Amino acid sequence: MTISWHELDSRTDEHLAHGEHVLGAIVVGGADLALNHPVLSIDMDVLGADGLTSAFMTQLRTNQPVTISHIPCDDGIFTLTQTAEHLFGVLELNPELDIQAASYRAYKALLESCLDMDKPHLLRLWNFIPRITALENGEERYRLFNTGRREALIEEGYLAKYGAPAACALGTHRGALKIAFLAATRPCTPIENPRQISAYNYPKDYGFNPPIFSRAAWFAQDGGKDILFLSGTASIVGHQSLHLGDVALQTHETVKNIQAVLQEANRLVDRNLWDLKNLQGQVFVRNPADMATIQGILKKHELVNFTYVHADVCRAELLVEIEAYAQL
Ligand code: 3EB
Repeated sequence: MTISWHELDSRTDEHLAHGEHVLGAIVVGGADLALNHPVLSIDMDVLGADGLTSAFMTQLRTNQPVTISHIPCDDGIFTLTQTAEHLFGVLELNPELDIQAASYRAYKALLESCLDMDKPHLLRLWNFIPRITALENGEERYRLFNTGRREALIEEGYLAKYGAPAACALGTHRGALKIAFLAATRPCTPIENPRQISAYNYPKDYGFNPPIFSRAAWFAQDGGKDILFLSGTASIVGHQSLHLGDVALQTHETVKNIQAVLQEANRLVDRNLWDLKNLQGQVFVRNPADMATIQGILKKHELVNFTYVHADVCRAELLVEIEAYAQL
């Protein structure tokens, strides 16, 4: 039983092979979708893409039948699909909630569903946080989000029992807190970046409660169809943001970080499996005018299967963040 990723330039279910089913999707560029699976519709604008059109969709497929459920939830909308082995869910929180309460309740609901459905192992999380670096009651909203997430993970026993999933956390300019997650009956192998302090060990300079994610997650699958999920990666070395105000240097540093994570993944599998040119994903760009500079640098490194999206990054000084996956 396997899952697979597809980057599509349209928002339909077309091109499904025989026996293929859709577990869920993540769409950028706004969408009124009436599809029969959970869709996280990101409230961001697409700036461009290598070889794709102006809207894009990342679709998660499986070769097993899926069942969809709508979880009753006072705090927002919660939809999920599952196979015998996988669980994909999307939560959209009530925008009336403060960000810490929204984060806490979202994570409680998603962790409880993972436990209830016997898919306790989180592989990948996507977090989209409106006004991520703005203050709320004197505290930065991303930090409040981190507190809510961490409290829920602790209460559900996750910190003690399971490794951290790969994740991204980006800022939107509008809309609600939206979270998508992928979980499974069996774990992935978390991978850290030797150039960076693990995010869950960040010093208190970045908030009393650290973000909880690993730099990448390697998910082994039947027939060697392994997936590597790379978390949001930025110009951070150790725990510090580097190259303030210089988007070109930040992009180069980000590529070095991605290379370091791939090298670490290859070291763990003891083979040369993962390479920059196999990666696909999203480039989150703070200032649209920087896109050409970023794209020029990424192309030189064979990072040529990316969609460029206008977004805020979780530290005000970071100008670019890249998330990606590779599938063998
Ligand atoms: C960083 O390296 C950049 O809070 O889940 C990247 C990926 C980042 C995930 C998260 C944050 C998260 O710290 C920010």
